Amino acid sequence: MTAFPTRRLAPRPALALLAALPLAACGPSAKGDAAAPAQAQAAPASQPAQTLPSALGTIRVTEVVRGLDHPWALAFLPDGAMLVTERSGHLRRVTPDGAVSAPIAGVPEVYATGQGGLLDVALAPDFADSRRIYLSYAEPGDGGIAGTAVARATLDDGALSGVEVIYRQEPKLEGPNHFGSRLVFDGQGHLFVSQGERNHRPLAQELDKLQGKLVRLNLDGSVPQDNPFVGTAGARPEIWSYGHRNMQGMALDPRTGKLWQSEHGPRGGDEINLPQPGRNYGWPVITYGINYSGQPIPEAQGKAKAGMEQPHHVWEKSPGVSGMAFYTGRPGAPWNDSLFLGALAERNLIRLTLQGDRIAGEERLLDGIGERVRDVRVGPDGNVYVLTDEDDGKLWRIEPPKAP
Ligand SMILES: [Ca+2]
Repeated sequence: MTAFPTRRLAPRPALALLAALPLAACGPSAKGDAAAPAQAQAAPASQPAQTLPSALGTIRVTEVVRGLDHPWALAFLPDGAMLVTERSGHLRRVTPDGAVSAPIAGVPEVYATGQGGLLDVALAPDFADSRRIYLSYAEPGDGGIAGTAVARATLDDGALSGVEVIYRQEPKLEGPNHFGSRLVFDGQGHLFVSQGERNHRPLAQELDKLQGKLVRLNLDGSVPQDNPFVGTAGARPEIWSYGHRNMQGMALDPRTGKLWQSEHGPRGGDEINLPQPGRNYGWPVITYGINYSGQPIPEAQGKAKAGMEQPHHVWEKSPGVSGMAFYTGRPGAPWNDSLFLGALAERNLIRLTLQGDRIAGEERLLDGIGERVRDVRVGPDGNVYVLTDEDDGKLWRIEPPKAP
């Protein structure tokens, strides 16, 4: 049963727009939602904005929404509104002018403890016709155990219907950490699901377990028969690549169709990888990090080993990388060919300059604002949208520097 904490939305002056919002109706399909008040909020009358310097010119940062409860992921709807997940288990619709819907009913029950909860949201490739969405989340099991899971459902007005769990990380385990998870479609009929190793480090190397694995599924959750471990005894056929620690960022490069993922190192050693089928990305046998205690990782044998992949990019001091988004296809725009990553520990937004697959430069944005950046997405308007992982979580819109 999902408890509904009191919402911490900031007071808003104008509620007259409420009638225009597609409010969730607390419908009977809402598991645990029966007591939820219609916690919708109209758009704020005015939105604070500030200008900040950046390497390529002034940017303008506007607070679209505040008062979100540890928002985790953002997905743009065709009408310009957004779906936003809150880790506590709520899915909301947010309009570009900052109106926030009541929780959309029908979200599966989540294990909302520690790093667990409702995680990513992604629109199906055929969303315009099917209205289908995918959610990743920490799914509770019996006796306090949990595991990353993926459900798909149809988005109706204010409620989900036809909810179907298409993937479950097995086995479920104790512990509140390292669930991942991001969802990325490859445009060729597959869904990639990133996950963590649940802080049970050695499992990332065990091919009969799903912890610490990137998995590749068909859109209905079945296993593509060209996955690298199909037919390998003792290996889960869902696995695409392994030896991952905690993958909280993943995106497809629109220029190349290549999949990029980011993962947290322990203390040091955050990584970007371009995961190839069947490859071993090394955790915990090779790593650039050490334990939070300052001691070495017990299983670590160094930074490199034959048969294990080096990261495409590594931060020796961990920014705490989370969601990622490519900014491409805008020739002449100062930020064209960039990769953005949210930074939780550094409390800023990372912008990497790309030359092909090569990372040619790196800058920090939103430094000094002091909030943990959980997710970043590029909007259809060419602006960059950021969610902050706070009790009073924000959605910010960042207008890029103007072309000279
Ligand atoms: Ca690695």
